[in-house]
Amino acid sequence: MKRSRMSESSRWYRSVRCLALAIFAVICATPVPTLAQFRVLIIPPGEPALASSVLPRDVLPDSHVGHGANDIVQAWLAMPTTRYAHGILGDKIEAGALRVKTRAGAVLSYVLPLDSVFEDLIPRVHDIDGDSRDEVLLVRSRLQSGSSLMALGIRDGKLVPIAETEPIGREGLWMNPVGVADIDGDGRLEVLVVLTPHIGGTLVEYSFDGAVFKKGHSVDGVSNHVAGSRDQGMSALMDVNGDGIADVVVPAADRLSIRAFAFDEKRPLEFTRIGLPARASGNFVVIPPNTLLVPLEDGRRMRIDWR
Ligand SMILES: [Ca+2]
Ligand SMILES: [Ca+2]
Ligand SMILES: [Ca+2]
Repeated sequence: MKRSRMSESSRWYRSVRCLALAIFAVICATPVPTLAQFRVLIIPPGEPALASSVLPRDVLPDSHVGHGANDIVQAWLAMPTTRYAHGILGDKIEAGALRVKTRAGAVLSYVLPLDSVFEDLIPRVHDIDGDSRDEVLLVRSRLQSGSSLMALGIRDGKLVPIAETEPIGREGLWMNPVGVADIDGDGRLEVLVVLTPHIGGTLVEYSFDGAVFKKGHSVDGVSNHVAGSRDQGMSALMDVNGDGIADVVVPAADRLSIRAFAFDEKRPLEFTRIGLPARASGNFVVIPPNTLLVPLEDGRRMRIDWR
């Protein structure tokens, strides 16, 4: 009798335990709705993306803050100067220094010598060589020899130049970067730049091994900037032909057509050229996955859906 009661008690206990486990399993399997938390701010035309109080006091007017994913959290241009009177980016005020905020929270600076400026509004922060340290890419312009592409990074706790291309040749000869992408599909990033975009530009591909820039393919007859404009993004890196590899889209030198290039063959292949009803003027906008908006100088925009 006693054994029977114990047996019933044991069965009751097992049943309750199974029921509890089942309820627990159902609770765990029930999806919990995820609510995104966000804040919305409508920025009037011409206003900077960040309030001026957030930015350092000596930030270059109308410049952008770059963001890195490794040892550099933020990068911005500073120490405005008028010592390089070219004015290709809308005024004759250029940057004399780069500052970065490290992931550890320190602010580091690199101040250029007085023979040169950063003639650029966009510090581009990428780990180009895959060593888990960020590089900041900028256009440096020298009074004697014009523009070069410069990479800076943090070494031994200091912000220092790491590599630089040869200057174009003389004062006033400028370049405008297109951006950074793996355009040949080998798993390594390339840097794309348009040399002299206002006088018959040349699209140039550079690779970077952590020590030097190596010049690769180039294509003549392109442009990605209107003289005097602050817009440096008149180009796009996107997969136009659907092969999974980024292609380069830039206006022709007269900006009356856009040209799309693949770099994954032995030489750059222009596989598409589209005429525009007015000259391209302003930053291209990529709407993933395959739409490109091209602003035109008459205020219209051309929308291109690649496939
Ligand atoms: Ca790196
Ligand atoms: Ca590559
Ligand atoms: Ca492609």
